[in-house]
Amino acid sequence: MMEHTVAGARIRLMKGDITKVPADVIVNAANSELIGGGGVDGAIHRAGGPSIMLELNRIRPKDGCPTGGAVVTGAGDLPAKFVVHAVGPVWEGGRFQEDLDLASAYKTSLDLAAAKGARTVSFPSISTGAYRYPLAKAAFVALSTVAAFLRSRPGALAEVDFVLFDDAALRAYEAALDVLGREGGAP
Ligand code: AR6
Repeated sequence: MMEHTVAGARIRLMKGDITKVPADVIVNAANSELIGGGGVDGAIHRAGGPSIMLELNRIRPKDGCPTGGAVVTGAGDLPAKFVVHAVGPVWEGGRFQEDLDLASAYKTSLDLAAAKGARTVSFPSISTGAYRYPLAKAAFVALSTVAAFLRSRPGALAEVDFVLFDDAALRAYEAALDVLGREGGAP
């Protein structure tokens, strides 16, 4: 496991299934409709049970959740207090400022987690599955957004974990954390 400290908070990279890793907040890679789906979204609803979708049905905004936004629900049977359902962008070749939307999905999730009093937050690699965002680019956006949040709000969170599903994702995030760490002293 790779670990890095930013403003007194830990960023950890690990391989695994995010539904099995305890955290105060688990972040989901959702769609704007907040209706569930495959990938990590499917895994979270399966492991968390029906209460999460019932709550989404109550709180779902009329026009859905915009790309780059997020909503919070309880965590049902997951080893967490809350799930943040974040909506990352679909990769369209980088022509539509997908990087800003991806950064916004991470930033909004961190703001919501801190507002709920979370100390630990775990993320999957948002947008790099069905939404086809290139892994290496996504890893830089994810890690630099988390590091900027931790620096701007020291003490707001104690730990941010990235729970990566396969070796390719783990390697991409390790490489990005390595580069960011060398560039800035800390990412
Ligand atoms: N734990 C951690 N990571 C996982 C898990 C898991 N259990 N399962 C898959 N991943 P994706 P997206 C990884 O497709 O690209 C859904 O249908 C996966 O290997 O889940 O943001 C939603 O409903 C990949 O690296 O999310 C949306 O419609 C990463 O999670 C759409 O897909 C993200 O892949 C969102 O697409």
